[in-house]
Amino acid sequence: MKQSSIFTAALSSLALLIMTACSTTPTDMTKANIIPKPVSVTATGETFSLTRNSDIFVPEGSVDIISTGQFLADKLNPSTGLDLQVIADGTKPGKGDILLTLSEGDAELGEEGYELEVTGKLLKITANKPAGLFYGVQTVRQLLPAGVETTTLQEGLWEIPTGTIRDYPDYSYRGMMRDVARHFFSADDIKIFIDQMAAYKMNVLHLHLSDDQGWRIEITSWPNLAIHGGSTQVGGGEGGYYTREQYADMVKYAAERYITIIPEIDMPGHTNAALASYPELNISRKASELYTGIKVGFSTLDTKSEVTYKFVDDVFRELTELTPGPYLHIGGDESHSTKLEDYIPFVNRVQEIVAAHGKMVIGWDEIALATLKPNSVVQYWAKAENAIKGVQQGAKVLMSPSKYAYIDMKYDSTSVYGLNWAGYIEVDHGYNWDPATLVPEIKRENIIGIEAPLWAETVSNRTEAEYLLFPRLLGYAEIGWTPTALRSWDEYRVRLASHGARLEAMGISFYRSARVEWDQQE
Ligand code: TNX
Repeated sequence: MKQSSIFTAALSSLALLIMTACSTTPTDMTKANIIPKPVSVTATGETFSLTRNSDIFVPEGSVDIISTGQFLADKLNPSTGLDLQVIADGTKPGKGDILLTLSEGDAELGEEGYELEVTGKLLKITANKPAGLFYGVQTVRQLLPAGVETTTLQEGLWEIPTGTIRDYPDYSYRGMMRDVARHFFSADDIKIFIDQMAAYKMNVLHLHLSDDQGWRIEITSWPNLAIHGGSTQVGGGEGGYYTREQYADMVKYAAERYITIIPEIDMPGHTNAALASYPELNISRKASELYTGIKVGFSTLDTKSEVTYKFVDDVFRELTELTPGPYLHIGGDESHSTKLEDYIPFVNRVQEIVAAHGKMVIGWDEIALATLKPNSVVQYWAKAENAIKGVQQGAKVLMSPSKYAYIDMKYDSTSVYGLNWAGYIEVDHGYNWDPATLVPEIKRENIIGIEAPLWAETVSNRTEAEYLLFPRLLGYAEIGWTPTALRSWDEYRVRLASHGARLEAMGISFYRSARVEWDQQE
């Protein structure tokens, strides 16, 4: 280790030590800085302690709940050293234990909600479905001191204020998008990101798997897509792609954290990597050159050729095999080299292909220019008039307005990474909007949720990506989960400040916005 990094490491362990040592016994649950903010918190003024005698009790025989119990044990054991065990043998919990239990019939909690009841004796999470227990577990992490998030043993008391939290999400789709086409990110990087999303109760990861600069998923029936089309990236680096096995493994890893992966194959534009891999997909029937710049709008599939539809069908058939979730994303944005009269029948036909594979379509807002199936989803990013056209056709809208939710936009003019075509998005600006009132014609009932896309023209590794993703991701997580009436920037920024230490303990390189007074405890 270099001397400077030894110094930084020593400083941050010192900071954590001081924080843990200075924090007094927590007794007021309403002061806990939970993100996303829970629907309701009632404090009872006492303290629950995790000790060496504590364990995690789960119902017998439920694989999902045992795995959520193990998730919690794996998070807490390295830092606390408490050696919590998951007990699924039907025995009853005692003092200081954690209990995860299902109890159907609490309609208010829905599919993803949970109730967390903490007394001096027991910490109990109840939910209708296993997903709710998983979210309750994420809340428990945040009720403990930030040091719990490190992977090294910490000194400290592991205390939680008593009371009851009842909590459930406002939107059922709380998503992030990662562009792995402009710069490739390994499956290991994406798994780390999946864990980061899960900590904030997000549940959809949209992977932008193809673009002009790269094709990132192995397709057995068209092998050159990945081999040739995946061989470079923006700036000319070596690129890369996920094998089917690696992709299936990411999908499984995400599912264990209640995150659905939605694969996107962008078309008919943004297709140069495919066009470079197979001459027959080009109007000219000549393969294009690989592309490593960042211009958009120059490529198109030949929308009049049957080979193109065979390609689309094969690709979506193979992706369907890898996708347990209901959606396939067909892109459809910025097809500036495709005439509108060709674009519309193309999108219509691709919708049929996706439907024939038993999946539903999501596409960027331009797809609303075509004839949408009522179960198709329009992802609003640029033109409200397109999204409104979608609503008029009975489609649902996914809110990713670029001026608020494009996490690849710079924070301000001093940001090292990012673009600024949609404006600067400081942490408050990214937080301070309401999906249900942003466009008057798009009503709450038309909206399935929100998604913040990280386009990757300017970011090529995990540290650079995290600089743009954090802390803004926490704000998008809260917009998706917490009812608008409970949200305000002035109150959120205080909670966010206390997450500085937590993000650091998680090993996340985040942007320390000057609009937040970082690491102030309540
Ligand atoms: C627009 S957003 C694009 C992407 C770029 C992004 C950069 C969208 C559907 N298309 O191709 O990467 O801007 O911010």
